[in-house]
Amino acid sequence: TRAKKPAKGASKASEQLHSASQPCEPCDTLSAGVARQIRYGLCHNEQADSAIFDAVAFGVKEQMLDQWRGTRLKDNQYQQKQVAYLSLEFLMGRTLGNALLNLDLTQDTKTLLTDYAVDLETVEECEHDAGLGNGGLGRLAACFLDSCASLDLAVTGYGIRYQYGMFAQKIVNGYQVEKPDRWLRQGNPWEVRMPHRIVSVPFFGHCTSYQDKAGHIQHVWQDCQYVLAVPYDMPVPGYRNGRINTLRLWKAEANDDFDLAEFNEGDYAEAVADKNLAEQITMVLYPNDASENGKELRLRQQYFLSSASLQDLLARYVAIYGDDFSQFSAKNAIQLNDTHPSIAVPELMRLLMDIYGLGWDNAWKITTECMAYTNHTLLPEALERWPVSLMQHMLPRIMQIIYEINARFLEQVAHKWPGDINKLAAMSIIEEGPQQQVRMAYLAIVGSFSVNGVAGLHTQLLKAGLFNDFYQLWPHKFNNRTNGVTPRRWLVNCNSRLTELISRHLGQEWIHDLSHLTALNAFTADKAFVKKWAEVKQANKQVLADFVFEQSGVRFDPSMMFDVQVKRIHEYKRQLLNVMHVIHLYRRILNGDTANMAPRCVLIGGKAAPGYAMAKQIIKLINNVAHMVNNDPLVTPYLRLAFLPNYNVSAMEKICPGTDLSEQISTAGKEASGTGNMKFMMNGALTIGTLDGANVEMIEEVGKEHFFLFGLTTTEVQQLKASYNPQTYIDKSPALKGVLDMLRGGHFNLVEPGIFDNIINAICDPHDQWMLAADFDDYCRAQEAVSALYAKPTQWQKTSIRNTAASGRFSSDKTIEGYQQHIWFKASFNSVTTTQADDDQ
Ligand code: T68
Repeated sequence: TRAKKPAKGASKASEQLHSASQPCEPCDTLSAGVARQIRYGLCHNEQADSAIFDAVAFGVKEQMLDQWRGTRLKDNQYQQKQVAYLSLEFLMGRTLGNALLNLDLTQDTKTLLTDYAVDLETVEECEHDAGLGNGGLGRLAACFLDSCASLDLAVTGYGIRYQYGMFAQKIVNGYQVEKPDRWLRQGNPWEVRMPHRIVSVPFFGHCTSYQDKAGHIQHVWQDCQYVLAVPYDMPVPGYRNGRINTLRLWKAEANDDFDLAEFNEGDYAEAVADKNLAEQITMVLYPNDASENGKELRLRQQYFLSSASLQDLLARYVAIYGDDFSQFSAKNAIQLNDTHPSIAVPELMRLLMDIYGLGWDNAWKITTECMAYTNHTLLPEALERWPVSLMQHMLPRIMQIIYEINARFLEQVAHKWPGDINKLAAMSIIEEGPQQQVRMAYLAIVGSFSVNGVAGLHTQLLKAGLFNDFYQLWPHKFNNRTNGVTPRRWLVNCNSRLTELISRHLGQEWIHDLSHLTALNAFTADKAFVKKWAEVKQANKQVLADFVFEQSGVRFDPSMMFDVQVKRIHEYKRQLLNVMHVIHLYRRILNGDTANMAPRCVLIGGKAAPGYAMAKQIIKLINNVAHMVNNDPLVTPYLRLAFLPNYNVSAMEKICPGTDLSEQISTAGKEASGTGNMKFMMNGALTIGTLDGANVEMIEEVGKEHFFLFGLTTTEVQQLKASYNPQTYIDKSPALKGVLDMLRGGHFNLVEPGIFDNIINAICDPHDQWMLAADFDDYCRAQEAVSALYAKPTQWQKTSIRNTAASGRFSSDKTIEGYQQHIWFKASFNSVTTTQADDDQ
C-alpha cells in the first residue's frame, strides 16, 4: 500500500551531472535569434509591433537557456541549500525590460531593432502584465525573486499559473467595472512547459489504517481523485551574474484514468467534459487582497500548489541524495508567503510518512526545521480559517494529520501553562464553536522554525498582540524582516534619466549595493547637480502627465505638484482621507482662499475587491469629485484630480519616477509594511504619512525633518478606540465640518441623491476603526507644510535628493540578505533561546 520512492531519480541526476561537464556549442547572437524567430518562429510574415515583441522575447529566452540549465546543474552539483518560496501570488508585471537589463542586452536590442524600424519602448509596451497577484504581497514575491537571483542564491519560486490574472478595471460612469484578464491569450513567450516534471495531487476519498508487521499503525488515503500538476517554468535572471533561477507555475490538468466502464459510449463526451472540473483549480486568481473569502476552490488552489511543490522538492532531493532524509532540512528551506500555502505543513508530513515511510517524530523534526512563515497582516478579517468539515471532506488525510499535530502541540501548551484551560482554547489550531475551524496562522506557527513580520512595527505588534501567546511559548521563532523592493525594476529600469544622473556621479556600484546612494547627500550642496535633479523630475512628470491624460482624460500640468496615492482601495489605507483633503482645498479655492496654496495635481489609483462595496463607493466619490474639480476653470489652476483606471505594475513604472509627493496615510498599526512607499522614495518623492508600517523606518533613515509626518500613533489609536467620538473633532474643526457639509449637501452627486450617505455615515460613526475625523486636521496641517516647501523649489529638490539617498535600506537585496542569514541559513534551529536574538537587521 505504500508507494515507493522514485528509484529512477538518482540515475537521472548522475546523467545530468555527466552532461554538465560536456562543453556546449556556443549559441548565436540575439540579433540572429530574433531574425530567425521572425522568419520561422511566428509562422507569418507580419511585422506588427506585437510580432516583433514575440520575436525579441523568444530570442532573449533562447539566450538564457544555456545559463538557465547551467544554474540548475551547478546547484545540484555543488549540493547547495535550496530555498522554495511558496506563494499563491507572483505579481511579475512585464518581463522584457527587466530581463534585458539584467542580461545586459538592452543596448544590443535597441541596435537590432533599428533594422525593424521600431523602438524598444514600443516593443516593451506590447507585453501584457503578468498580473498573478493582488498587490503588495504578490509584488514582494516578485521583487524577492529578482534579488535572490541577483545575490546568486538557489531560490525557486513556486506558484500557480492562473489562466485569468488580476481583473482589468474599467471605469464606467465613475464606477469600477471588472473585466477578465486573459493574459495568456497571445501566448506567453517566457514560459517553458515541463511535462517530465508532472506530479499528481490527491483530493477527496477517505482514510483507513492498518497495523504493519512491526506493529505500527499505518494510514492510507484511498479512493482519491487525482489532478495533474503541470509545471510551466519562467526564467528569473540575476543582475549580470550568469544565474538564471526559476519561477515554477503549476497548471491543473485532468488525468486520463477515469473509469470508462462507468460510461456507456453515449456518455463518453460528457465524462471527458466533466474532467474540466479539475482544470478549474488554476482558472482564476482570487481578487481579495485583505479578506479571506472562504471559497472551497481557494482551498483547492492552496493544497494543489503546496502538494505539487513539495512533491517536486522531494523528487529533486531524492534524485541527488537518495532516500536518506537526514540531510533534508540542511538542504532545503521552505518559505511560506503568508498562510495561503500553510497547508504545506501537514502535506510535508504526509509525503514524508505515507510516501517515503518516515515515522512521525522524524518527519516532524524535518518539517519544523524547513518551514518558515511570513505574516503580512494584522487585520482580523484577513486571517484564514477553514471549516474542519470542508477539510475533512476534501483532504481527509490532511485533516487527520492536523488533528495529530494539534494534540501534540496542546500537550506542550499544557506543560507550559499547567491547568490553564483558556490557554488551550486560545491557542488550539482547531477553533471550537458552532462550526469547528482550522486556524491556518496557528498551523503555520506551530509547523515553522521562523515566524517573521514585514516591518519593525508590524513585528512588534505581532509579538505583543495577535501572536503573543506563541511569542511567550517560542520567542526564538519570531523575527523581523523589513520589506524591500528591487532597485533594478524600481529605479534602474523605470527611471533611466535618474539612473544616468546618479551613475554619472557615483559610478555603477550602487546598483549592486544600494547603500552607496548615501553618497548623494553630498550633492545637495552642488547647485548644478540640484538643477539636473530637478530637470530629471520635470521630464518624468511630463511622461506621467501624458500617461494620465491617455488613461483618464484629465490633463495634468507638470509645473504643478504631483501628489499621488496608488495602491489597493481599502478603508484602512484611507483614500477617503485624501479625497476629503481635496474637497477641503476645493472649498478654499471656491472661497477665494488660495494664499500659500501650492498648485497640485492629485492622482489616485487602485482596484477594489469586487465584493467590497465601501471601496467601490470610494472610487465613485473620487471620480465625482474629480468631475467637479476638473471642470471648473477657476479651480484648475490650483487643483486637479484624476482617478487612474487599472493601476498595475507597469503603470507604477511610469508613475513613481514622476511623483513629487507620495501619500502613505494608513491608520497607524494597520499597514503591515507598505512597499509602494519605498518605490516612491527611491525615485525622489517626498512622503506624507503616518507612523505606520515601514514609514517608521523610512523616517529613521531620512530624518523626520525630511518627511511630512502626521496623525495618531498606534498606541493612541488603541487607546482612543473605546471612547472615540468623531463629533468632537467635527465640532472643533471648521475645515472638517465644511467638507462634511459639502458632501451632505450633495454637491458631488446632484443627480444621484444619497449615493454617498454610507461614506458620510462611516466618517461620523463612533465605531469608525480608521479614525478619519481624528486625523483630518493634522493631515491638513502636514499638507500645508508640503505646500510651503514646494514653494521653495531648491529646498524641495534637496529634500528629494535626501530621500533617494536614504532609500538604500529598502532594497530587497538587503531584505533577502536578512532572510538568507537569519532564516534560510540559520546554523542551528533549537539552540537559540534568547528572545531578541534576530530582531534587529
Ligand atoms: C500586503 N498584504 C500588506 N495581501 O498589506 C502590506 N491578502 O502592508 C505589505 O507591504 C505587503 O503585503 C508585503 O508584505 C497583501 O498584499 C494580499 O494581497 C492578500 C492576498 C490574498 C489574501 C490576503
